[in-house]
Amino acid sequence: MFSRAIVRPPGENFAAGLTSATLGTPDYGMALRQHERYCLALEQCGLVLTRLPADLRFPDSTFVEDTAILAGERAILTRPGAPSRAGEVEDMAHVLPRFFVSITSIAAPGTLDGGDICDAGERFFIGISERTNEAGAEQLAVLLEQTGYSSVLVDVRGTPGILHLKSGISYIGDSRLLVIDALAGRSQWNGFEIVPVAPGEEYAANCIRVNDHLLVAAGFPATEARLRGLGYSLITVEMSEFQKMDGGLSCLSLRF
Ligand code: CIR
Repeated sequence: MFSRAIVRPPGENFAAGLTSATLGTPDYGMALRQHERYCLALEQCGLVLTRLPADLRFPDSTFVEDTAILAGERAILTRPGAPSRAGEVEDMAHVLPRFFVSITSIAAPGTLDGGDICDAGERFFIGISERTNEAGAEQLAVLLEQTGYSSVLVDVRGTPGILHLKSGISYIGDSRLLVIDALAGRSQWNGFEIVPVAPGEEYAANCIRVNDHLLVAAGFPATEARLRGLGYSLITVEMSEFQKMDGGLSCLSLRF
């Protein structure tokens, strides 16, 4: 169960962030409204939010998930793989001590983005991607082991359309993973039930289980129907403006 989340709205220079998508320029006003609805959805799930101010120094800083890994009592500050995002962590280093006693960091030459880390209960999946390198992944695996969690590395480099591991999988509770076709056959998921994302709806793979609800991106009806059929209580959230910047539902919050 989660009780809190940290969020940060997009700043007015949000469209200057990194993206590989070709979906057009995000509309700032609409992004702000979508972010607010996302925050309300988290509150509907029972979370108390810490709302940080927008940070114009870092256009991608609304994607707070990439700056830290939260594992039980421990917070691990990341070392983002994109140089333009490195400074985002400094700010989070001032916020997390309000909530966590043990704070450690990924160190050079390691790089690691929170979007590559999938917390599946007692086990963490650690993606190796264009942003997270082997050194960062191995450092995190050691820190998690010290904290009582096992971890499994998953190399997603070369998987088309995948910025981070969690662009293609989500842990939805009940030993289930929601997975895109391109990643479904991996041996690393042994022991988990695979729920396939409907073809053509790959963006829907990034969703978040928050207590009794599953927050899913709006506009992916076949995947939505599958999840409802499994008994999940869904809250759909419009994400179009964040999708334009390669962002998914999970990256907009740090939940604990
Ligand atoms: C970036 O490229 O870093 C941002 N525009 C998007 C980050 C998305 N983060 C995530 O999925 N965890």
